[in-house]
Amino acid sequence: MFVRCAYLISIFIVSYVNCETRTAIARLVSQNVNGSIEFTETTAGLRVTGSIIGLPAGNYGFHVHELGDTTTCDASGSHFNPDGNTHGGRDHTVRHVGDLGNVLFVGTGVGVANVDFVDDVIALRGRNSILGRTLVLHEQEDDLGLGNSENSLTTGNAGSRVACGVIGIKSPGEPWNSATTVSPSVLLFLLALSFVFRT
Ligand SMILES: *[C@@H]1O[C@H](CO)[C@@H](O)[C@H](O)[C@H]1NC(C)=O
Ligand SMILES: [Cu+2]
Repeated sequence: MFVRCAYLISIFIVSYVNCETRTAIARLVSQNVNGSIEFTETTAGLRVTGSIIGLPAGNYGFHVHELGDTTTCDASGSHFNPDGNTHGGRDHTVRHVGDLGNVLFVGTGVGVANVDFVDDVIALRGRNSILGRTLVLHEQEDDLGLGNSENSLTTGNAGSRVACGVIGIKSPGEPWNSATTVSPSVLLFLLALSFVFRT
């Protein structure tokens, strides 16, 4: 993760600014469904892994919704879409940040979905951070915006929500704030001091 991290160095301080690889987790549990999905930082983007059991074989819409309210799955709001885009698939250039396409359940009867992909739009820091938002599994397949209907470009016609879970911190346990322990004004002061004492 070093490419995405910054080191602030002055004559008085060396701050190591949140460079550890972050992992988040969401539990998807409902009457029929049981699973855990993890999101781990890699240099290529967030690796999304885990397995979910409980739905018949097929594709089911899989999104990050904008709110971390899981009073009901509907309370988690719309797809996380900070750029005001239309709905799309995970590999589309125009998509909601939260558009993760579908997960495929396989098997007869009670199916299992083994999830493993890397997505370079969702993140665990910055503007596209999905931390504190909600992972939602839908009852139908997401048409990825290609369904030729109005809903297609907002929800992908994925139907109602069968399970949802808030995306929370798994590791590290240390603070995730992007701020350093030193405020910018203090940093500027220290930089000025180092400049003065240089001669
Ligand atoms: C969900 O799966 C986990 C791990 O396999 C298991 O420990 C847990 O008891 C299951 N929960 C439910 C509600 O079935
Ligand atoms: Cu959704």
